[in-house]
Amino acid sequence: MSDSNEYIPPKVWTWNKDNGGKFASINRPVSGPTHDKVLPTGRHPLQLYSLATPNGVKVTVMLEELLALGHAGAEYDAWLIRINDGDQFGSGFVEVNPNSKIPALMDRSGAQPVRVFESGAILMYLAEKFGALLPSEASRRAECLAWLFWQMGSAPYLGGGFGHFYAYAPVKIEYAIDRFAMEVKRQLDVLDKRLAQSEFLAGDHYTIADIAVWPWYGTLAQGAVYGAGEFLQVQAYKHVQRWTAQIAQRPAVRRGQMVNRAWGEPSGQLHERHDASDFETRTQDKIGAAG
Ligand SMILES: N[C@@H](CCC(=O)N[C@@H](CS)C(=O)NCC(=O)O)C(=O)O
Repeated sequence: MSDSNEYIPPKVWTWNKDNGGKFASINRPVSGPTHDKVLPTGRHPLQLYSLATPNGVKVTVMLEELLALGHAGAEYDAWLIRINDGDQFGSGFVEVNPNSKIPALMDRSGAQPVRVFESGAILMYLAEKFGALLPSEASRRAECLAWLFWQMGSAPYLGGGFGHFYAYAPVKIEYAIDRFAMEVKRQLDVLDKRLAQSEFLAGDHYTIADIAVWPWYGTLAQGAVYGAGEFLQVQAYKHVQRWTAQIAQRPAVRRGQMVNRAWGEPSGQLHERHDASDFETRTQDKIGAAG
């Protein structure tokens, strides 16, 4: 690969399949299915097809929070989509999400199934369906949605920008790392100032705004993603640290992080979730021991 300073873009871009990037084997410049595959369907009204990345965790935390609030209709089957193996390009998955990214949800509770993709849209759909975790009063609702959409617009700079160039790109490009580190630190400062004013992002109550932001910026603040805690000096954001620690203790957050997780400690991996008891009996350490 040539030095980035020497690269002169050609007149017409062409696809270099083996660009050396960590995700070169799954990234393509076109959309749509690569193979036929019917998605499995379980017994619950909600069918989730996902993986425990930050975008996936938003939805499993939301479902676990709804169940903890007593919304039995939020019972769900969570199926593992291995994105590094290309499961998101199966025909069944593409029917639920034409964008081929996790998380994707099918609501089979009504006469016609409803598909929902994009994690922010899924959070809003579930909040409205169950009348929970999204304020109804106009100004509080506006504040909540503002932070929800802030997350959806900001996280690509963190994941696709900073995380990609700091941790995954085959070459370390100072310009790219500088540019995105600066933006991520600015975002952390935005959050820190907001969380100096109020306990949660939308005000006094925990909402879908916290559920959306925490898996990205909370885990970043814990130093748990990209190995970048020291590089970004995350400890300096005191209010983000307070909020991160507080949310990390919620039982639904702990459970939600385990669902569709296929790496890390075996006791923290629940590849598929079909019942509340699965957290006790179906984690990889237990299945491994039973097997
Ligand atoms: N804006 C989307 C982003 C989803 C997304 O980027 N998902 C990633 C995992 S975190 C994915 O499925 N990547 C697979 C691929 O790009 O092929 C959302 O919030 O739902």
